[in-house]
Amino acid sequence: MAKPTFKPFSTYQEYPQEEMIQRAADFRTGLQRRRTVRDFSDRAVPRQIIENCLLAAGTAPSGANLQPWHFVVVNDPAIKHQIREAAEKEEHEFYHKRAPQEWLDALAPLGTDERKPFLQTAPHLIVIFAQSYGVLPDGRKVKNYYVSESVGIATGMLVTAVHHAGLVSLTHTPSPMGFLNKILNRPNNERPFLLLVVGYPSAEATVPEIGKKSLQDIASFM
Ligand code: IYR
Repeated sequence: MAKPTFKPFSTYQEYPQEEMIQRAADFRTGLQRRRTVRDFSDRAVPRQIIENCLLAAGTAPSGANLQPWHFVVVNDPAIKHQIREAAEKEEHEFYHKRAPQEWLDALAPLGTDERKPFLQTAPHLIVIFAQSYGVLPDGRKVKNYYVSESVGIATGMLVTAVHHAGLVSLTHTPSPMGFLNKILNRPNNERPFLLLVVGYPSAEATVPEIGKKSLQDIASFM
């Protein structure tokens, strides 16, 4: 069993309380400008921005620090085309056969349908894979813990990092997503968790008129 080693926590930075209050408020205001966008521009995004957003996501806490995620960044038009074709096929089934009316009713305010042109238009598709177990170089399997929680947190941080950089994203979950393992050649220990579409909004982008719950609705203080 590995013995823990410790070092001083030298990266912590405390702010004066006034500044802390301001920072929390400013961060909130900044995040309140974030919208999920479905109308993307084809304008290129430097890879360095994506790399830094991924490294930010990779700082997420995870079960036993096993970091059970893998991000595939797709920029290649041919692969994006393949993903769009496969996703639209599944989505057609979803919207016209599989989805119960209750689900379609819940989605109605978003105005979504089976057409996913953004999968080709946007410069980057980041496919997030969750690793149900890790594989050591000698082939032995290592169990991962709290995989959905860990990958969910990392994905949230990725969405936040992309917004902070000044780009927009769309959390897309074509269902089922198994085709992504095939197209992207990912191993059996990985399952697609979410597809994050990243880029600039198109000049004509619109967003649905929907809102967020109030503090009262999302929290209680005791
Ligand atoms: N995967 C479909 C349907 C969909 C489901 C939920 I829950 C959403 O919040 C949005 C869409 C699609 O991407 O259209």
